Amino acid sequence: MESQKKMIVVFGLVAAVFLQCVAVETSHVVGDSVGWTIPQNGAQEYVTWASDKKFVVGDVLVFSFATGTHDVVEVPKASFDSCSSTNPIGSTITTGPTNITLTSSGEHYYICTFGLHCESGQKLAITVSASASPSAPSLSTNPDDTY
Ligand SMILES: *[C@@H]1O[C@H](CO)[C@@H](O)[C@H](O)[C@H]1NC(C)=O
Ligand SMILES: [Cu+2]
Repeated sequence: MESQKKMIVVFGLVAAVFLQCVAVETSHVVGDSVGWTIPQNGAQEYVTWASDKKFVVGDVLVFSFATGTHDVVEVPKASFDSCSSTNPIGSTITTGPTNITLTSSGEHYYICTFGLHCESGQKLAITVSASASPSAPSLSTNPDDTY
């Protein structure tokens, strides 16, 4: 009897995890347990973090930081590269933790404007795709398809 109950609990957990995976929106905790901070390993930290993730319009980025220790602002690529906050896209978010919903596809760049945090590696670049279904049929431009 007891083991049957355990089986049901385990099955329920598996189902819950599965449902989370197929849910339309995904939230991504930036840096996972590291959070949004000056990473020990420099900028490579967030490059590595983003590299195995798929970002889709509607997904949420969770920037985990304590208010007053960091902030987050989206910037154009040039500003990301130079760690400049003079051309922000939207307003700088100073209250943490904060959730940012990805509303458009393409490249998105985020930096912290505190001191030399960005220069020290607190910067995130991601590529957001438009659709959650990568296998969506597309119009073929292959000339071999013309009969
Ligand atoms: C931010 O997202 C997380 C994870 O989805 C959620 O638990 C939390 O309630 C959200 N916070 C706000 C302020 O929306
Ligand atoms: Cu910072």
